[in-house]
Amino acid sequence: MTLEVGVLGYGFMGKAHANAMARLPMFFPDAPEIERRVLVGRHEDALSDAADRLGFESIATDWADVVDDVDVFYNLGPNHAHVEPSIAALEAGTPVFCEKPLAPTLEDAEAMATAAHEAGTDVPAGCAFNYRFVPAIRYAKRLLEDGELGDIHHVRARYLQDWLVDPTAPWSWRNDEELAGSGALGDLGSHSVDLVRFLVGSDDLAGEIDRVSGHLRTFVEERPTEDAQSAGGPETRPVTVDDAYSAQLEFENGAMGTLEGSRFATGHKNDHSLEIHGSAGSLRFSLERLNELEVLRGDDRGYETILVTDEDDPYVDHWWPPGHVLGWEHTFVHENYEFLTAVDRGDTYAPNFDDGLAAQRVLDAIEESDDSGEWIALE
Ligand code: SOE
Repeated sequence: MTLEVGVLGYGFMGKAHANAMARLPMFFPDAPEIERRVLVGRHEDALSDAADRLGFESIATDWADVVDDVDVFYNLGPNHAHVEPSIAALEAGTPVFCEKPLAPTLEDAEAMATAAHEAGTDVPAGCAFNYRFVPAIRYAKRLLEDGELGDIHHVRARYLQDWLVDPTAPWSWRNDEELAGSGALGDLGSHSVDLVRFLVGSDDLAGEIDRVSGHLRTFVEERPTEDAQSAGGPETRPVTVDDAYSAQLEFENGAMGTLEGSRFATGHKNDHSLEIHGSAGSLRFSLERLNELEVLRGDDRGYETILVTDEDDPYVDHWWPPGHVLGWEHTFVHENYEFLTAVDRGDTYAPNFDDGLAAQRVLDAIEESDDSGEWIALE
């Protein structure tokens, strides 16, 4: 059966997922057959252009007409648009793939996770944490699960960007609490929290995050609107989310964690890095060198750099010979392959809405800690 896919959103993420869908038949021949059936958005002209460019057959300006008319619904809109359409799709029994962070608020994320549970296990509800699908991250997970790093003591994740360091950079929905929920915390921190949970969150490693202490900061309180900038006008809008955050974590099994995320880290474009130290070794990873994993074992006096591009490394056999490196967009192909395969088979998929909710609980606790000045325990 050909799966008819409806996609809400045609910006950055719309392009990343449409590219992934287009690559599937060529590189993952065992992926289910799909049809990019309908692209959903508000502005008809821009939508038509995008549909032509991204390979969609038709357009729709109301998601309500689409969610029960397709076999799969992708929600790639701004964070505030994740909630209502995703819940409506799940209520109609349509599997949903939703971008991260799952929702602008914890309450919304809870409602989405409830809708996913009510839809049942044969209706997958995936949260698009694409960095779980980097081959080197999968490799790291295997090392950790095989106990090669021993007991986990320290986990460190930083996600640094610099696109707002210029105070005249234009205002966007990502700067608005109503539309985005939070700033660097939700946009970047949700990825870090998810990767940390994915890698060390099992009971025999660090376990879940038990309590947090957080700090948020907005450096520039208002920004010019894009319209005003092109017209040369002075119009600005307030920035109502954080530009940067940091947090301390305590894990169930006693490990310590440190998180940091910023849109003000001058010179850092998309620098997501992780470091883990265990009793038997350490590892480190940087998204800007995503084909590599650095591992130190026992008494080694330095890190070994492993190029994770061998045929038997996760997903690599679908692409090129060893050393013919992969990039950021491949992570979307891998997650689309896994998600659509789960939909086709009526299987469960991870990361799902429960994972999105778990990340949201941590983000929410970090904000609460910043407000109260106290450590916050997670239930
Ligand atoms: C913008 O900060 C952004 O596109 C995030 O929204 C993505 O999730 C991240 O992968 C790259 O940066």
